[in-house]
Amino acid sequence: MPSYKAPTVPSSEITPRDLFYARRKFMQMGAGATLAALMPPALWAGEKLSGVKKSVYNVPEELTPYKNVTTYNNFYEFGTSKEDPANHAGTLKTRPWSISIEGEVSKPKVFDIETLLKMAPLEERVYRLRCVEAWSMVVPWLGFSLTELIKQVEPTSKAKYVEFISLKDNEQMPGQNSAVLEWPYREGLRMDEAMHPLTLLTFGLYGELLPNQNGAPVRIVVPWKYGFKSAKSIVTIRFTEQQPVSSWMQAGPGEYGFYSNVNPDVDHARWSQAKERRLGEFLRRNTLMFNGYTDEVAHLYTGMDLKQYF
Ligand SMILES: Nc1nc2c(c(=O)[nH]1)N[C@H]1C(S)=C(S)[C@@H](COP(=O)(O)O)O[C@H]1N2
Ligand SMILES: [Mo]
Repeated sequence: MPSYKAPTVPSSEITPRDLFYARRKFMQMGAGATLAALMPPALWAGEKLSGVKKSVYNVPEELTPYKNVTTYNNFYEFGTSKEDPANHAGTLKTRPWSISIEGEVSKPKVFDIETLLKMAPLEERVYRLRCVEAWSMVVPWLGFSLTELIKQVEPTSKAKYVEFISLKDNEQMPGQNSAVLEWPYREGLRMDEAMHPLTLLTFGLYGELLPNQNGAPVRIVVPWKYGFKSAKSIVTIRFTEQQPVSSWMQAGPGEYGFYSNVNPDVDHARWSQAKERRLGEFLRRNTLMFNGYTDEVAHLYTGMDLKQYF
């Protein structure tokens, strides 16, 4: 991955959470059919994500402004610069969409996106997410624990890992014409990591359906791991006996391990992981072990050498 470049966002463009919701409320109240018709699709879709409950899993930190979250992205299917996804992901068609659940399950099944959205109550969860490139953000995601979906398909006793596979379509995703990674984008988790309640099957952020650049229409978010584990625009979830090889492991086995837990004590092969810059902020902060989720997840790794299993 390219090295970290400080994001430049003028303060005039920063949209704090209160303002964001006030603006949305205004649009919902004052907006008749005319204004609604003029709204971009994401906001239209946002109207449908009502009845979202607050989660117990919220970090008490200031939210990263919506603008930063949606214009400074990694989504190599649309290019490798941070602005590329916001500028080019409009070609992604997010309807119709389905996820095929395959492999070591008693009930393999294809779920369409509308069915998935109704599978369990949507929650808003404010999570930290830290990129391996030493920037981070705090985002109100919308989704439910992946384990709600896992329950439906009944993994067999052979299911030890879960593989997540993103869409492969080089017309919708022109970045796939470059061999920067092997496509489709693939990631994986151990079964107990996938079933951890923090692992979020994610459909939205900031009260609306995911913008394309953030992985529409469905992605995962694994907040104690480096951001690249959180695969976007997923079309296949496969349960396996063998540990899957992710696109990043394939691209740089010495740089990207299977676990990729956020760990300030284990440097990346080319840079330190001790500090990070929160998008929209100037001073760097110390990176926290497991990205601050030690109480919730440390037990998953008891007895493991985290330098070896990086
Ligand atoms: N399919 C796919 N998923 C992906 C990526 C990608 O390039 N392709 N980038 C990853 C990386 S490196 C990060 S940091 C996060 C960024 O998510 P965000 O753009 O919502 O911040 O998405 C991850 N998921
Ligand atoms: Mo990342």
